[in-house]
Amino acid sequence: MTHALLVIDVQNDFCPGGALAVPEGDAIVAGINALMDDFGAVILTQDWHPAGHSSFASTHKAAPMSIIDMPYGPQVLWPDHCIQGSTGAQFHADLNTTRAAMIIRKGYNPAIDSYSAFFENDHTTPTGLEGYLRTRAITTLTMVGLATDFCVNYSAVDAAKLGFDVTVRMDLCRAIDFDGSLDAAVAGMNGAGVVVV
Ligand code: VGL
Ligand code: ZN
Repeated sequence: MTHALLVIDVQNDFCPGGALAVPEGDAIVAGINALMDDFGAVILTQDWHPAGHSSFASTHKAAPMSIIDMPYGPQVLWPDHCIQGSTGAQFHADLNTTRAAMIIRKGYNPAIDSYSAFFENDHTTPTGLEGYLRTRAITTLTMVGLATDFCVNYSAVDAAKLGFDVTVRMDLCRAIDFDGSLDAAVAGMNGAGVVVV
């Protein structure tokens, strides 16, 4: 009961046909579903932005995938995606959400992006997930989902820094892989003590 499965952002907009499609993003869904029964808890995250979010290129009249300086550091500007209540923000239709004990939404603060399931991109504003895990005595996390190099990476590194035992199942993740981001993410996760398998 101390080992939880954290399923990151398996949402329509990150799957083929979506606004920020990750190549083969939908190919991991069946494998994730099959894994759920092995865990004492299943937790889902859901990227959940208001329209006009500060991480959207359109908000800044800038080109998608350009980078700007935000008060909390550099920020990639994304196509509009995962807008609260939209079809794109819904979980992939085949994802088994029934087993989920907890769904944690993130990215709802208009001024700050939130890749990590634990902290917004200022690295200080908590989402509440740490408290949830600690009060349930969960110490060990297996992470799967989208995208390897952004939300999975940030979530895994934060969890390891917080003292959780973290494994990332690369076979059940898919990456955006923009400008070397996947290699950098794997190096960063390894450096933080995440077990990348
Ligand atoms: C993500 C970019 C923007 C992710 C979310 O889930 O990895 N990436 N928002
Ligand atoms: Zn997002």
